[in-house]
Amino acid sequence: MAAVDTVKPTDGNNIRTLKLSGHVGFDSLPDQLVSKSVQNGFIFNILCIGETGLGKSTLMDSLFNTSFESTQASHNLPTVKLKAHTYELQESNVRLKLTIVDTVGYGDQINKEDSFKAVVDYIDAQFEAYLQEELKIKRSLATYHDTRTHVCLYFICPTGHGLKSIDLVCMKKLDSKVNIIPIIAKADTISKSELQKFKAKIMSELSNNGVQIYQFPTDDDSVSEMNASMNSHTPFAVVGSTDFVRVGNKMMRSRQYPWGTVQVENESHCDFVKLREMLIRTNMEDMREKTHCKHYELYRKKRLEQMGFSDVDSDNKPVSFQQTFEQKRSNHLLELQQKEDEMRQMFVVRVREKEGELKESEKELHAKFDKLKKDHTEEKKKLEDSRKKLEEELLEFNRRKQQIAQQMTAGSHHTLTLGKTKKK
Ligand SMILES: Nc1nc2c(ncn2[C@@H]2O[C@H](COP(=O)(O)OP(=O)(O)O)[C@@H](O)[C@H]2O)c(=O)[nH]1
Ligand SMILES: [Mg+2]
Repeated sequence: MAAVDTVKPTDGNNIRTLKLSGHVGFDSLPDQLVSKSVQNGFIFNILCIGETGLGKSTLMDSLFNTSFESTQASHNLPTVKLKAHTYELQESNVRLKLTIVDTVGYGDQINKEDSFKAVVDYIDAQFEAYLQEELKIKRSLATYHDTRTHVCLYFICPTGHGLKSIDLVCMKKLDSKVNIIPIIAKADTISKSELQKFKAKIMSELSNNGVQIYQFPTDDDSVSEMNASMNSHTPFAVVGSTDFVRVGNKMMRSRQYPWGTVQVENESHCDFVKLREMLIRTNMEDMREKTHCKHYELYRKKRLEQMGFSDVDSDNKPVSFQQTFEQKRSNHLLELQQKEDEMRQMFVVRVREKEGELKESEKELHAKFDKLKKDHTEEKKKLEDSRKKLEEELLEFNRRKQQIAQQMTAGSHHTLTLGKTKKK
């Protein structure tokens, strides 16, 4: 390939600022961006972690003011499973593809040590799927259903006693992978004074254990003040309900008790409105962005390093992806060649060994054959001898037989005499 001189645009110091003498029209860029985004629709993925029956499904219904028609999970599942459901929602002309992931069976096992594993695996699997799409030659990122988790709502039991160890372990494992928003579930079951202490305890336990929770961003002037104040209210104490009670001429989501009514959307009753404001109305885009630019970036970096890629070589000099790839390719080919040579050598050695073995057994066979042949000749000789002996004996026998026959025909008298002599 011929070397090409790279032409770099002038750096920042050399850029001149010019005045336009009339309207050009690129001030419409933000509008173009909005219109394009609205056309494409938005994707948001929420992961709800919390024990069975803590009100996860009810809170989701309350947050999106709909009924996701979830079924109640049982308490006796052997392991934690993650179930994802995707819904298409529309508000005015904005479409939202919402995925809600629920941890089924979380905290229901006797041994809760590994409860976080299924969650970590799920989050990593979504990152991996996105990475694989990015690494494809023919990518379809524009139409790709991004399932990466944008926020994790961690439901804390309203015990008033602080966090359980499963909460700390799980959040610690997740804080570098996902934006965590801890919330106190079923906050109507805890008194107002206890709640403040409980919140403070949770925050101190989180910071003592170095758990990084999602901070509402304060770098955008339009929302920095509100976000800063909201940061000081975490963890939000929320109440959810699927029941409505008439208040004035409006139907309000509420929980009714013999002593009164808790209104979900009443800010003096709970922090539900604050959560909805922060999660959906103000910071949804920031969470999507942090997921891509912070958490996914970290995952991608780790994975590419695992695959052996790096931005610098062993001498700390910058290397390109292509250089690393070509280096890896030639290393791989070299390794293959070495393996092939080794195998060839091994083959030759094995053939030689086999040949030696075969020769040895051939020799043995020959020796056996010779011995058999010798035995056979000896046996044959012995047989021959005995045959000769027999023949001689037969001859002798026949000779004697003839002799006797001649003697018998020589005269019976002789025989009688013989008989008489015998009788004596
Ligand atoms: N007291 C109280 N009960 C709630 C609240 N949210 C839900 N529940 C009740 O808790 C039970 C379990 O709720 P569900 O949403 O199915 O819990 P999930 O298993 O975490 O999805 C139901 O009977 C709900 O009515 C709440 O904020 N306060
Ligand atoms: Mg549920």
